[in-house]
Amino acid sequence: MGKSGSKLTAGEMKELQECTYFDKKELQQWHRDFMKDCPSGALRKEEFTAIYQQFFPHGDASKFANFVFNVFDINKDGYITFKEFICALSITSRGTLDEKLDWAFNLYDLDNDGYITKSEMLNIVEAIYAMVEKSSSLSGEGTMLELPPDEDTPEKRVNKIFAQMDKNKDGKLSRSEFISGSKKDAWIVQALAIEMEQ
Ligand SMILES: [Ca+2]
Ligand SMILES: [Ca+2]
Ligand SMILES: [Ca+2]
Repeated sequence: MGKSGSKLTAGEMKELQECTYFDKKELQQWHRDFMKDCPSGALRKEEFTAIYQQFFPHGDASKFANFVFNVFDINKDGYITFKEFICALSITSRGTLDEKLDWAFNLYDLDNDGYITKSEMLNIVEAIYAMVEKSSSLSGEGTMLELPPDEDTPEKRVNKIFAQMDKNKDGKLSRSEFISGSKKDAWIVQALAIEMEQ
């Protein structure tokens, strides 16, 4: 408390109010929590992964956390600042449906070329399965992912997604194919823990 640099300046606050859906009080609270977990003010990949891993004690969240980290880290300098963190959180929790799906597209489009290939999607889906599979079989409770026989491997899941979303059959998903397809298949964003309710 009272440590220099631990509070948002008036200018920073104004900027964050403009670029997020949070109000002043919420921003202050999130900033306090962020600085408590990360006193340096910049979250490294290992710290981010460790936080993610807490939510999946029996699975392996490292691969998935790595992909999410890269989307949060807007300027690609290897650190997530409070601003980068709160902007991503604003979109994934309070953004419009299109904003959320746009954000999700950036996660799947690993090389950032404007298209999601099958292998890019397979990377993400494998990471999601690795994260949740073990935890659901151990707990024996309702699984986070419902897996019918035609979706019980990442490959089958990806083939099914492409069969539904790749409208022009060119083997890759454009941003608009992905966004309109995801509106019909909520799994793709639910798995990213993005709230779909409007
Ligand atoms: Ca950064
Ligand atoms: Ca791509
Ligand atoms: Ca296509």
